[in-house]
Amino acid sequence: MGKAEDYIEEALAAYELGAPVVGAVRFGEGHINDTFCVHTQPPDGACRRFILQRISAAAFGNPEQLMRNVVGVTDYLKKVIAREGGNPDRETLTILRTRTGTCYFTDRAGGAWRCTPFIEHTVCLQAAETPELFYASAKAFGRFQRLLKDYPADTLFETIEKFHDTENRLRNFRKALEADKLGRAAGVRDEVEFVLRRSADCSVALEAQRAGKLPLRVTHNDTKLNNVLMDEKTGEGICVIDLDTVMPGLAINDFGDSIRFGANHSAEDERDLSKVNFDLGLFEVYTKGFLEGCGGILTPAELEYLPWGAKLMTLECGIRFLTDYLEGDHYFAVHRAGQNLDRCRTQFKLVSDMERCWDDMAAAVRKYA
Ligand code: ADP
Ligand code: GN1
Ligand code: MG
Repeated sequence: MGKAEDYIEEALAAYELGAPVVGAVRFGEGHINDTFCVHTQPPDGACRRFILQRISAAAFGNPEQLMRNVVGVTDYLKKVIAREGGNPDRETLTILRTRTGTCYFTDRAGGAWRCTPFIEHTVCLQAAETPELFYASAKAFGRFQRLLKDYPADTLFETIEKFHDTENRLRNFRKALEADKLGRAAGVRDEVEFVLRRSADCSVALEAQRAGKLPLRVTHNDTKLNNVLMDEKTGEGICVIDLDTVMPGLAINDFGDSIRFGANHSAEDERDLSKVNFDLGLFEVYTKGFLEGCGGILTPAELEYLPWGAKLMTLECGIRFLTDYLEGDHYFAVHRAGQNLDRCRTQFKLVSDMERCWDDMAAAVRKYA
C-alpha cells in the first residue's frame, strides 16, 4: 500500500475544504489508521482544522462497508442528539463528502481516505489525569450505548470478523505459536503459559451470549480513553470517535475495554511492570459514570458480567499483542523492537491484579447497579 504521505496530496485534492490547505501533519496516537491534521487558511478568515485519515487496509478489508456503518451511525446519532437538545456537530463526527459526493476517497493504490472537521476546544487524553476525567469518559461511552439502543443492528456490517470473539483470538494465538514464524516463542514461555491457564476464561462471555443471557447491542468495541474527545475547559466527555469497529457486540466489552486501558496509571507499553497496577478506585469511578450514561438500559445479567468484560477485554488484548509479536508485528503499529510484547505484559499484569480483587470489583458494580 505504501506510505500514506505519498498519497496525501491526492486525497486532499479530492476534498473541497473551503480554503487553501497550508499544512498536513501526522496526528494522534492511534495504533491502526494513518491520521493527519490538516490546516486551511482563508485569506481573510480564521484557520480551520480537519482530520484526514487513511483507513488501515491491514485491519479493515472492506472500507465501503465500514464507511456505510460510520455514516449510518453518525447520521442517526445526529438526529437523536438534536432531539435531546444537544449539539450534533460537536457530539458526533461529521463525515465530509468528496468533490464527487462520496463519503470516502480511494487513492491510486486503493487506499481509502475520509475526512472530518476537527472538533475544536476538545482534548484527547492518553491517560486519565484525574478520576473526574475518567468518570466523564465513562458517561460518554455509556451515553453512546443508550443513544444507539434502538439503532437497527442488523443493518451494520461486521467490519472485522470475530473482533471480540475471544475464543477465536485464542485459536489464532495457538496457530501463531505453532507456526512460530520468527522463532520468538522460546522467549515468551511465561506469557504463553499465562494464556493457556486461562483458556477456559476465553469462553465465559461467549457462552453467556449463546445461552441468551447477554444481548447483542450496537457497541463501539474500541472504547479506549483516547477515543473520546473531552471539553478542554469543563472536562466533559463530548464526542465518541473512532467508529470503525461499531458493530453488534456486548455492552460488557465496551465497559471492559475502557477499564483495560484506563483503570491504571501506566502506559499500555510500559516496560517497568512495577508501575502497572489495576486501580480499583478508578474501576469504581468508571462503573458509576458508565451506568449513569447508560441510563438504566443494561439488564441484570449484563450488570453481573461487567467484571468479566473488564478481565476478558484485557486478557484478549494481551493475547492479540502477543499473537502480533509472534507473527512479526504486522497489525499493531510498533515504534520500537519488542513493543507488542511489552504491551502484552502490561495487559497480563492487569489481568492478574483483577483476579486478585475480583470480589471487590463485583461489590463495586453492585453499589451502582
Ligand atoms: P485510530 O483508529 O488510529 O485510533 P482515530 O479515529 O481514533 O484513529 O483517530 C486518531 C486520533 O486523531 C484520535 O485519538 C484523536 O486524537 C484524533 N481525532 C480523530 N478524529 C478527530 C476529530 N474529529 N477531532 C479532533 N481530533 C480527532
Ligand atoms: C487499536 O485504533 P486504536 O488505536 O484505537 C485496536 C483495538 C485495541 C487497541 C489497543 C481496530 O485501537 O482493538 O484494543 O488498539 N483497534 C483495532 O490499544 O484493532
Ligand atoms: Mg483511536
